Amino acid sequence: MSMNQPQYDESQIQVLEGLEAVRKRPGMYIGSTSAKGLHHLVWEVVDNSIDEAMAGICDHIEVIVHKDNSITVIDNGRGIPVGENAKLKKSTLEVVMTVLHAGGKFGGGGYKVSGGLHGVGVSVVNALSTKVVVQVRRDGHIYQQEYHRGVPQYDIKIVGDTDDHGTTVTFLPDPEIFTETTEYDYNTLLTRIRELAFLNKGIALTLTDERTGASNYFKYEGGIIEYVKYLNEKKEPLHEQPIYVEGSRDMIQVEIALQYNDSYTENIYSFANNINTHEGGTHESGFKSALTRIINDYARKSGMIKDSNSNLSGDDVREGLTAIISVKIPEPQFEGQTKTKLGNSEVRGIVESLFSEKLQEFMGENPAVSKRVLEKALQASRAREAARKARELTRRKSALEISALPGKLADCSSKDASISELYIVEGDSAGGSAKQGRDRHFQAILPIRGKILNVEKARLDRILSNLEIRAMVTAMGTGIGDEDFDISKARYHKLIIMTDADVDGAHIRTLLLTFFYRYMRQLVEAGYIYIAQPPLFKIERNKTVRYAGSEKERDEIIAEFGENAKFNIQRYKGLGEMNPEQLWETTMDPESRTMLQVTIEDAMQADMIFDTLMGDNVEPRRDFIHEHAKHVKNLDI
Ligand code: 0RA
Repeated sequence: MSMNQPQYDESQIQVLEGLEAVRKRPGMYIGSTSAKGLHHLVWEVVDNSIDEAMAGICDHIEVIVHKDNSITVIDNGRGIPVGENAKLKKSTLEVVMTVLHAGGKFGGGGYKVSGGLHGVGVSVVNALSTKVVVQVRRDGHIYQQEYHRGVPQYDIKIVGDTDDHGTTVTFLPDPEIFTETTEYDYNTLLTRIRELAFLNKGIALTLTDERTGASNYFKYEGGIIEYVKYLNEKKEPLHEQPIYVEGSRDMIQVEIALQYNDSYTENIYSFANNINTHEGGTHESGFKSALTRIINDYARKSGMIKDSNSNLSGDDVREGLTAIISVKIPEPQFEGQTKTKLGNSEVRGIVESLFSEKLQEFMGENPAVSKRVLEKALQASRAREAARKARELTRRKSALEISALPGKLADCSSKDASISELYIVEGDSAGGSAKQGRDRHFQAILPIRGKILNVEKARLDRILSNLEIRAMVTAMGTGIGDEDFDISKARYHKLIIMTDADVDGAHIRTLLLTFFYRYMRQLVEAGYIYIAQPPLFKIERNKTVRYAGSEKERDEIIAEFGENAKFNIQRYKGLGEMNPEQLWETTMDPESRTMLQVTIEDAMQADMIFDTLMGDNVEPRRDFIHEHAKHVKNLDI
């Protein structure tokens, strides 16, 4: 062996192999190396800080995005332990940072509950970053260690003294791993950080963006009560104060907040250990069955439902309901397609009994509110009956028309849904360009006109009578609503929304996303919904034509052409300004296009924005437009 080589013992080699495995298959550890994976690095660190908060030690977490897109997370938790690990003969800090799964807090420890969906530990963040610096404040000192692509640059050292406790982690994501993008999206970070603040009452979370100077501070003493108020902000509540339940049994903590509003939609969000359980699970089903049972009991006792009448359904009693269900449990079992369904069976009964007791008490003490809620549910029940009749009518109709496809649809020739794409295009003229420009083998075009129906303000019967919506549903082939929807009948596995890059286009996109979120949610969950990204600029010089999707890209292209060249720059206002070849080349050709795949979070957000834009309250709408006008540089009105 050469004398110059460092001495690697067996444990050291294991560590290097472990980190190498993470770098070879990052997707296995963080889901993907797309923007989503990039943001996952932040959550992996923040989850550890939240664990400290859930253990009752930490009450402040700070996230900073630096100019170079490195991230710093600061907390005032216990600080990662620094003492020597007897087995590995190095500091616990180094073990936590370099050994896979060591984040699992070594069993036993003070942790009752732990957040994080993947829970793979900070060592994964370390392996996927070109540089990490960790500072630990505990036992009177500030300790520090630095790593490059997971490899320690020096042994843990003391760099100062302090009376504080906590951890500071700074990491720079590795561009070799995150080849798509290394740029953090402020809004993505903001949404989740706000959510964490709602879910962990009393914990202060701050987000600062040094690239722009933006900064936000969240601390909610009321926790999910304030979350429900926030979600209902743009709506008319039926009662001033949300109903709130808090309790625990067998180490399972339950928190529920709910408030009815006068809309027709149901907004129930459930969480287990701070993870949004999109697919529901035992906590949600315990809540729902208690709600249905207690409201029906009350309705019968008060005589609002007569003996001979049937019960209100679950859908009836949830119309206009906004609710947050949050449970914290020691060993959550996540099931389902996206691992966001809580499986622990013991949770159902605990939620059900805690909640029904409290709801019963509330209804007894608040007869006026109870009456309002019941009247709404009875109205919903009558409307549902009308909708059922309307649906039967459409079913019979489509049987008669032998499932005729809409006249405006230019279908593709392929019958293989897995390669087929449906473009929903704003306006007939852009629709015409898309029809000429497309590859008709696998691309179908459906032009829709103007604003589709306001789905938030209508029940299913009216929605189904809207022609644009009917055309979309028939083209997709899946049916609609809880009872009739069947994703296996989808005629396309990609549904691509293509709207103009102006305010109207954004509005129509929001309407469509809200519709899919409300009535065809499985399409969103299956990842079938996309948003086309038409270019904003065309830059022409002599015979060379380039397209740019943003001002930044435009400036980069100009710089590439060279300072002294004279250009022709065209800003596209609408899709209709592009000829068929341009539309194909820039937006529809799978070889060169970029598309955004819509996540359930995107659709949820659209649903919220929708309330702002379309709700009955004028004030929030004005605020929204004011607020957003500041950020939108190319506003076409
Ligand atoms: C391992 C064990 C303990 C805490 C942590 C890791 C920890 C990690 C991070 C990452 C960011 N902030 C953090 N805070 C703590 C247990 C601590 C103990 O029992 O003393």
